[in-house]
Amino acid sequence: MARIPRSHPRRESLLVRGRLARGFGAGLVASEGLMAHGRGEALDYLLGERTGPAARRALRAAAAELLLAERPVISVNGNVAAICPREAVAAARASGARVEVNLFYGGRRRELRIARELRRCGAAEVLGTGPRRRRLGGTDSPRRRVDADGIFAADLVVVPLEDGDRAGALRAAGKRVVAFDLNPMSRTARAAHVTVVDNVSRGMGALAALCAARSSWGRARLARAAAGFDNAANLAAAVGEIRANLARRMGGCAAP
Ligand code: PTJ
Repeated sequence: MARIPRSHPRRESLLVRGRLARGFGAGLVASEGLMAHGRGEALDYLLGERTGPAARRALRAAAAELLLAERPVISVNGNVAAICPREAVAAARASGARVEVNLFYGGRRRELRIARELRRCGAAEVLGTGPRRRRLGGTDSPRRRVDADGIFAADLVVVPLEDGDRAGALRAAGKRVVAFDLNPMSRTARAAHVTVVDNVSRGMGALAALCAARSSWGRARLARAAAGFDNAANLAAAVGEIRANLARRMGGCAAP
């Protein structure tokens, strides 16, 4: 891998890209995952490649929801396994969530590799690779095959980098849904109860830290923190941040 100078203005982004490329080489990431990441990079660029106020509000609500949930599960796909496996395991540990491998572009060998990677990063248990599978209703997505003891039984599911209608199906099944999606206009972003419009490379670690810091909070205080959050308004605020960032960047350029 090329050495990226410390002074490079987009060093972080290039380091994350390197993680994706290595994850692809190691058989964790689907080839389509590289393209999905490219779309994410473009949106992150528009967002200013930083965790803005809207994302921070969503992260606080997500941490409260996770700590309030009885049977939370963090769903992990190939991109998450390559970009932030340690942070996903840390968020699960800090919140009491279980971790489940759930892929769009299926493949037994990739599933097992991702589970091994999560265990290497400290997960004591990884769901989603055993025989106890159930079908999630209301979606034809390959992601509908879920673990009977994990997502199927969960009351809250964290869905980082989803691909469409499963968030709606999870919600219709009565579960709370927390999404990470750099696209504030996506169906997933709009279907979730809490959407963190941030790169998982930054957001997942921040979620783990917030859960750890708030694990001593009482249920009433957590419930207040969760109740004050309005996802639709927060998505509009995220779009506003993109517009403001674009206006800032283009400030010096005259219109043709
Ligand atoms: O490993 P698999 O088989 O489960 O496949 C995973 C991918 C990501 C390939 C699959 O879920 C997919 O095709 O996703 P989409 O439909 O491309 O949607 C991914 C969404 O996540 C898009 O809205 C992207 O903008 C967004 N996204 C991409 N990279 C990131 C991201 N959001 C947060 N952080 C990122 N690093």
